[in-house]
Amino acid sequence: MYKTIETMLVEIPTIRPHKMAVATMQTQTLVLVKITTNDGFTGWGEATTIGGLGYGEESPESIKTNIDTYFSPLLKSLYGLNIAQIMQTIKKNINGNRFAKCAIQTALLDIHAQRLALPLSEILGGRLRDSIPVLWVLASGDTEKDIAEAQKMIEAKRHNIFKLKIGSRSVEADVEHVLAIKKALGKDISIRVDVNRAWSELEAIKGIQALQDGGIDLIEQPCAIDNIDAMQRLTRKFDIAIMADESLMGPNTAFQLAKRNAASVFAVKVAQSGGLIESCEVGKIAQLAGINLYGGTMLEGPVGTIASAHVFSTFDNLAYGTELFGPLLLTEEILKTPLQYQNFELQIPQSAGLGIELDENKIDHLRHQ
Ligand code: MUC
Ligand code: MG
Repeated sequence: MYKTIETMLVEIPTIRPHKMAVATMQTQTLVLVKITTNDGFTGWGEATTIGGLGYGEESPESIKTNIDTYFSPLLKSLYGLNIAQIMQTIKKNINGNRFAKCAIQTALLDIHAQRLALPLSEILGGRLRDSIPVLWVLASGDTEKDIAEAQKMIEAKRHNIFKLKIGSRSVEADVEHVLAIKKALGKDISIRVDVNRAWSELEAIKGIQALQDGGIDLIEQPCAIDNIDAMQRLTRKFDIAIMADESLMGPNTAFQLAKRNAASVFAVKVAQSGGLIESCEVGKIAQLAGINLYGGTMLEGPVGTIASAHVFSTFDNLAYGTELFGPLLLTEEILKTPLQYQNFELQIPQSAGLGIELDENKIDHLRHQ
């Protein structure tokens, strides 16, 4: 029997304001799900999003309410079915809500992997690597501060690839900011930009040309979510990698984007994909279509971050690395042993399930519902 299905909103300040075209974050609200069984297992999942409703269609509050009101009673009635059967029934009864579905599926997979005494990656088909590269996102809003922050990260061997959040200023101002950082850090440091869908196609043509000429390596989600035609034309027009992020909402959209050659890289996110299994499906579609892979984040805390790491460890080719730095942006630790970031990489636990231990006293102290 599922004994308890608990949802928690845990608000944690960020180490500095994180400025994006869609929102400026001063805190992050983690949405955690904890499932316990009568025979003594505990599984954790996470459904964290960015900027309330600024980024996606589910807010922390709506995720919590929908899990408590709709998912939990249904899930309790499904005990004894396997995860495929449970997720199939949930999908039949509940539309949308990919983040909530991902959190529930993660907690179930955590329990299942613990029962089998295997790391979660092994029940997703098996890991191909024990650690994955992690970039850092520069988003202070100030060019000089960003340069100093990047230099500190390189020196500490924490990150040597950087993504810059742009799109809230004019194209000219953004290009100037990015190229100043590129110049300061030098040609060996990879710089990518995330426009978070802020540009029209004409602005994108102007911006991408200047960034490509300046040695930038990748442009993430330049145009609107539904503007697949623009993404397709930009991908064909430029040599620089064009990455789909917000446009990717699970296997169906992955298939549509792949069919239309509307991206050269996919940013796979577990919550945006609607689950860990669905993320693997997105990865497979990309692989079959010759699209490169990148491991994305919704700036989750350690639960969603390590769940994502288990998924990305199974990808055949993770050509653009990952951005699984979410926990490093937070001022509070909610694990008994923090995730291990060393030599520009995140280590993926070898112990059963997700392989992490939550500090529940700390969570109780921080949670607001
Ligand atoms: C996004 O759009 O990629 C990921 C890293 C970050 O700073 O913002 C997120 C969202
Ligand atoms: Mg993005």
